[in-house]
Amino acid sequence: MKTQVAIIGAGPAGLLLGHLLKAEGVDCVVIERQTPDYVLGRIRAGVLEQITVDLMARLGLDERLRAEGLVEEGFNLADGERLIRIDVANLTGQTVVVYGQTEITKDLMDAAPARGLPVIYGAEDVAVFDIETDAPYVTYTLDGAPQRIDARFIAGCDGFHGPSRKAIPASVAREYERVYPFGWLGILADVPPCNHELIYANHQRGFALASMRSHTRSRYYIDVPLTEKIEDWSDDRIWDELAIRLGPDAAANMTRGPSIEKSIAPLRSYVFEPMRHGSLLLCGDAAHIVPPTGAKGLNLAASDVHYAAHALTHYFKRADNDAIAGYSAKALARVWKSERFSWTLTKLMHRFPDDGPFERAMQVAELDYIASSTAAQMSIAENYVGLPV
Ligand code: FAS
Ligand code: PHB
Repeated sequence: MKTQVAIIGAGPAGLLLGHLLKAEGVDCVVIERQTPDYVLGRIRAGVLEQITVDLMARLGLDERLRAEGLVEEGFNLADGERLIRIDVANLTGQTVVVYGQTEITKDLMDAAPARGLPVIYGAEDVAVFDIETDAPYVTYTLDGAPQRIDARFIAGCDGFHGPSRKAIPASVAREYERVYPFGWLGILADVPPCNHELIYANHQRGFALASMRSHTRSRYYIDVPLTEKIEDWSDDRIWDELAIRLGPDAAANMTRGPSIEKSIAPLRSYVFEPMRHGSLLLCGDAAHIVPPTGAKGLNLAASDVHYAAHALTHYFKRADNDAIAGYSAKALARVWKSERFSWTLTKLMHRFPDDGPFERAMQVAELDYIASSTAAQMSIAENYVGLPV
């Protein structure tokens, strides 16, 4: 098979890029290792920045998002009894939308056939070749039969564990990483949220987050040591811990119920540079990971894809190579700012095992400052709704 852009990965980055390129008349194909059900079964992000909402609207795929997404005008930082509300709507004139990554992926997945976006599921042993030439290609096996796709560009949208990043020579690669000494235990339950806006809590027992997917489906997290196993966490134990960490007011409004999903995810900050080498562009988790504290992961994938779609469309439709040449620097400029925000909010809202009284005093002082300063709240708010693309 021959195409203009071969996209590896049918997560939000790969599907969003595929739709954007197709809409501009750029020929592309998406190659995915898993089945559609497996991809939809991964419970991940929940908060959308305006860039993600805008891209879905530009594609005309935002009908369900507009109908079911919860527009949030603020969120809360809890520290013991204190609740600090960050009024993002008044501070920035923007809002965020609570709408699960699963739903975004489903909307993109369901629209692919009607829009002529080929997505190949069940592709095994995907490998990338000749990215330093103008004629790279991808090989994979499908139902045991070897396949090959020749393309002008390859877009690596294959997440943190995919093959595309590894195709870039170590001689040009620069990696930056911080692995956190805890993970997030997440629970999804068909119960009404305890609060109409998100609450991020820093309690002496640890971090907690009260989020939601709808008025009837809640998503909660607590941080746990990396040694913890999900099978040691009964639903009751999770609800008990959430009630303590989120504080008495949230606990009083918390509805308990059976989990429909629960899992523990490790946290890391990670950046890979460059995000383009030769004919290979990286988008989303293939190039960077943020701790979910700032709700940036999915939204960074969206801004990467916005830049990549612009660059590839200019290459094919205007014979303009400048945007391709500038893609990595452009994407990384926004990636690093989101990495900073996610790291900062993670440091502020979590108790690190090696922290002592001084570090805790700094957290209290920072929260005191945020509680008393519009400028401090504005800084948090403009990062939370998403910096300009
Ligand atoms: P994805 O990882 O979503 O998609 C990559 C795709 O490539 C997958 O479908 C995979 O099957 C496919 N693939 C991988 N290897 C392949 C191969 N060899 N061949 C073919 N296909 C291959 N972000 C937030 O904003 N908030 C959160 O709360 C949050 N929670 C998260 C929890 C977990 C457990 C994880 C892992 C991530 C979380 N994230 C969160 C971040 C997450 O939402 C990502 O940022 C988002 O999925 C990025 O999308 P993609 O870049 O498309 O990567
Ligand atoms: C979620 O709803 O899954 C969620 C929301 C905000 C975050 C992380 C996760 O910062």
